[in-house]
Amino acid sequence: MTCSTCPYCGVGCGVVAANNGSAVDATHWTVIGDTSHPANAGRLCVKGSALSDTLSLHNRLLFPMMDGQRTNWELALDRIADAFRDTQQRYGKNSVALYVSGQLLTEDYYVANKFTKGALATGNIDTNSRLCMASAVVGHQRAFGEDVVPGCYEDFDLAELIIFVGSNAAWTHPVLFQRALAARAQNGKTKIVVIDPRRTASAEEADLHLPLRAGSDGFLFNGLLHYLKREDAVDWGFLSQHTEGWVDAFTAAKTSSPSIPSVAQQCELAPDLVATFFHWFAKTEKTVTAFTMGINQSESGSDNVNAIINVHLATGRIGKPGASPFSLTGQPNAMGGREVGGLATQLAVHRGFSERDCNKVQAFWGLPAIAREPGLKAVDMFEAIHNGSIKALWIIGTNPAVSLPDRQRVRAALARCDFVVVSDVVRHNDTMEWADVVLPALAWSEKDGTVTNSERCVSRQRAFRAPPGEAKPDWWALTQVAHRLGFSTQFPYQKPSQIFREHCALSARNHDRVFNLSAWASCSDEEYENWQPRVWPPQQSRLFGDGQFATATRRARLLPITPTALPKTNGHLRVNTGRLRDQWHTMTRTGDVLRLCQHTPLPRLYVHSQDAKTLSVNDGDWLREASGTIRLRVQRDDTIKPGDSFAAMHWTAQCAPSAVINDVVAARVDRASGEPAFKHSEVRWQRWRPQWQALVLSVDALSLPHSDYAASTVVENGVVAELAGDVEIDWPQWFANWLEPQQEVVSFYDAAIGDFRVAHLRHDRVQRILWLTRQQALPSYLWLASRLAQPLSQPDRRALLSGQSLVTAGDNSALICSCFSVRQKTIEQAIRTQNLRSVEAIGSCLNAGSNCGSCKPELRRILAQFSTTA
Ligand SMILES: Nc1nc2c(c(=O)[nH]1)N[C@H]1C(S)=C(S)[C@@H](COP(=O)(O)OP(=O)(O)OC[C@H]3O[C@@H](n4cnc5c(=O)[nH]c(N)nc54)[C@H](O)[C@@H]3O)O[C@H]1N2
Ligand SMILES: Nc1nc2c(c(=O)[nH]1)N[C@H]1C(S)=C(S)[C@@H](COP(=O)(O)OP(=O)(O)OC[C@H]3O[C@@H](n4cnc5c(=O)[nH]c(N)nc54)[C@H](O)[C@@H]3O)O[C@H]1N2
Ligand code: SF4
Ligand SMILES: [Mo]
Repeated sequence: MTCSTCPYCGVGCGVVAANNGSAVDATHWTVIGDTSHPANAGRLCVKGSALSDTLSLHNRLLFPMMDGQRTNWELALDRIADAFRDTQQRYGKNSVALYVSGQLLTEDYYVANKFTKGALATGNIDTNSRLCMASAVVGHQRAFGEDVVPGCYEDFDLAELIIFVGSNAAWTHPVLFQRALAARAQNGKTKIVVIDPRRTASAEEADLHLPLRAGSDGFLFNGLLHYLKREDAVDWGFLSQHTEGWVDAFTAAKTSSPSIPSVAQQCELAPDLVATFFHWFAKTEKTVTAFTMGINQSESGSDNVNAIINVHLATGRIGKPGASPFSLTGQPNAMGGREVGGLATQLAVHRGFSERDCNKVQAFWGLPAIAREPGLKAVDMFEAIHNGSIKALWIIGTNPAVSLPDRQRVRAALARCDFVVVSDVVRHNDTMEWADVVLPALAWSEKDGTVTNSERCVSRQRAFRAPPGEAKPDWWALTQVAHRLGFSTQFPYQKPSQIFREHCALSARNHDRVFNLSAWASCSDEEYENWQPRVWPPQQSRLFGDGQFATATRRARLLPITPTALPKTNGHLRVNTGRLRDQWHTMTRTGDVLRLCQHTPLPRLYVHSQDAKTLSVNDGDWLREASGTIRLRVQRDDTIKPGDSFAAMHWTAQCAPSAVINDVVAARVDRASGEPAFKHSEVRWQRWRPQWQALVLSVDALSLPHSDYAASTVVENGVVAELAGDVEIDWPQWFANWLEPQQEVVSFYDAAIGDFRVAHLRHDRVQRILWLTRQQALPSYLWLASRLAQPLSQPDRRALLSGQSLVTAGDNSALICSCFSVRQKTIEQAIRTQNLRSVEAIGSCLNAGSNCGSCKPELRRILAQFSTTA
């Protein structure tokens, strides 16, 4: 049994991995929640519960690659060292860069940062946390003097008002969200407010949902600040003794948001909703405001964060039991990355680039030179690659060809870059297309080190499997290149504990910072091995409650916020992007786990039915961006405001080349933080009527012909792809190519309209199906998928050939509960036949919703339909 930490979201749940069979066979591992971990006390969400399904090695990168060919580590490392050295010699220190990830362990991250800012002596290291946490970092630094989250998870138990703003925590931080729901159920008085333009799964559970206009949060929180002052609900003692800047902050708040009606108008909210929210906030001392990407990923992201912190400072609700602003971190180690200084704008251990800081860090590292100024932030870094000023790039643990905005520009930049290294755990991702060298990293379950979660709790990720193939830790690869560049003494690392101690020792020089791990600098190997989760600073789960902040004056700062409304969209749709419940980012780790693919198997653009009508589209029809190549099938969804739309960020060129949403997300960023405004793009869509549409199903992977639209996913016994196009493909010929000896062909061809349905069978079992239509809509693939690898009965043959009756017994409806594989139709039937009246009753009857609870909002929605149709 090994205790480790879940590698997904910033809740940082503890897990226990146990092997109940052969150590070689991945299928024998079980991964369950760690009941002793403070973050989750044993609970896991759907993704955490499915961790044991992600251990297969079939897609793993097992050895280094150079120019597309297998190579060995020595040659690969030599090539990297030579390329970085030569590039710097010819074009200067700043002609090279690293782009890394909040999914690295703190030890990997520390070495990556020291390697770049020390060995390469350039500030050009940035991370995908720029796309995620940068606005929160700036907000914290401006208000508190340091990037510190003042609260802890226990505050969600103690709060009487919990506000989730720009956060769909029910899907993205599920264990914490369920904890908030449990606290509300137990104490009976907590109220939950969700502030999100969409009626999300989180909003479904809220006591109050404010479906505000996209980008109007600044007006709302300024309005609240002004209201608090007007209603005399501010803590004048706290303000005058422990803060500064409030006079200007109040003036700015009054100017932008003078009254409830004006706020209601700016935010497109009913005035009574605004009034209720303001009233609850004013009267509830124990208030937690949790915020994530709806706040951070905006051109006014940093100001949004300070607008939120302002209302907490004005009421003195900071770092007190049940009362704090709370930035939820996205990735498992976004916080650790900020600790080591992985952002281009920080030097190391919460230090900036002042002469004094640089001297201190340089002396500690014992290096001849280090970076003395900030490097380029992610979007600027890729722009510099595009314009040729950065010529060598090392990407570690992130997939920028998918996840950065204006993806085509990023792809072009990668194509122009002289030398690209990618360290990853999978054999293929979209970014690797341009890699000169690909290095196999250790994945979760093999790697060893520490991570820090949203509440500053440092936990161990422990290895419980041997490294496969030639995979190595990221810190090791960086260390080897540092040696080749002449820095063996400065990079003496043999094991992660050594790096951990060095990081703690460097932070120990932070006499004027909150971030100081001196207590752990002498941690022995054994203590490191047996490390129990603990927060920094040691034993201080809450910070700033005493009114002493990390600024020079020890006072916190309220900032004057001047919000600006997003420009009108001129009839185009606003595109909001974000996450689905069961997928992780660019799907390299979750995209072929059946259990995680059934909730939302294929990409869709979710639009309000009114907009669907205006665009003359129905469910399943295609929209295409007027000038580009992106195409998405529509799903009408009235949880979205008219004029808005939503698309998931997850799909990549690997599985849905024309549905990668960052094709239409422009690289507009927050000026202070450099964080992209992923939530607020504007797109001119038009209906696309393809000449043909097809479904291809197969028991094994097929390489599909190039078409205007293709999207694929895994199903129980194989894979399925939806395709559509204007350019003709010789489908009968293409499909016949896959025919193997001894396979039987069952086919139907309607020459008049060109429809074509064909199946290949072996021993009467279905191997592959092609379903091509020119006039009908595509049927749901669920019935066809359920036939894969199965014997085809006579009625099935008839159904397949006639294309008529695709409905048979069994439940092929949407998968609602991933934990127990319970589908919608089964739930509806149970509600009807057993007269179920509550989510709990459904849980007792079918188990649905009784494990992680992520599907409870959907269960509630199904129940609600019954009460209205009854
Ligand atoms: N299932 C799952 N969970 C994850 C991840 C994952 O990939 N999958 N990734 C993790 C990571 S790295 C991150 S950063 C977090 C992100 O966690 P979240 O921020 O909760 O997730 P998102 O879906 O990106 O966006 C949150 C919400 O912001 C809303 N929003 C958009 N515009 C606005 C606005 O102007 N104002 C307000 N108030 N809201 C707005 C969107 O409608 C959306 O519901 O999730 C983490 N957890
Ligand atoms: N449109 C839109 N775009 C977004 C967002 C959005 O809301 N909307 N959100 C943004 C946010 S908040 C985030 S955090 C980013 C995430 O975006 P990315 O970081 O690009 O996404 P991941 O899929 O997590 O990429 C991680 C890569 O590292 C690999 N990997 C996993 N473990 C390891 C390891 O231990 N070592 C190494 N070397 N590699 C490893 C994985 O296989 C994968 O290729 O996306 C951003 N992009
Ligand atoms: S909430 Fe889910 S994804 Fe996040 S750490 Fe816990 S189990 Fe992992
Ligand atoms: Mo993130």
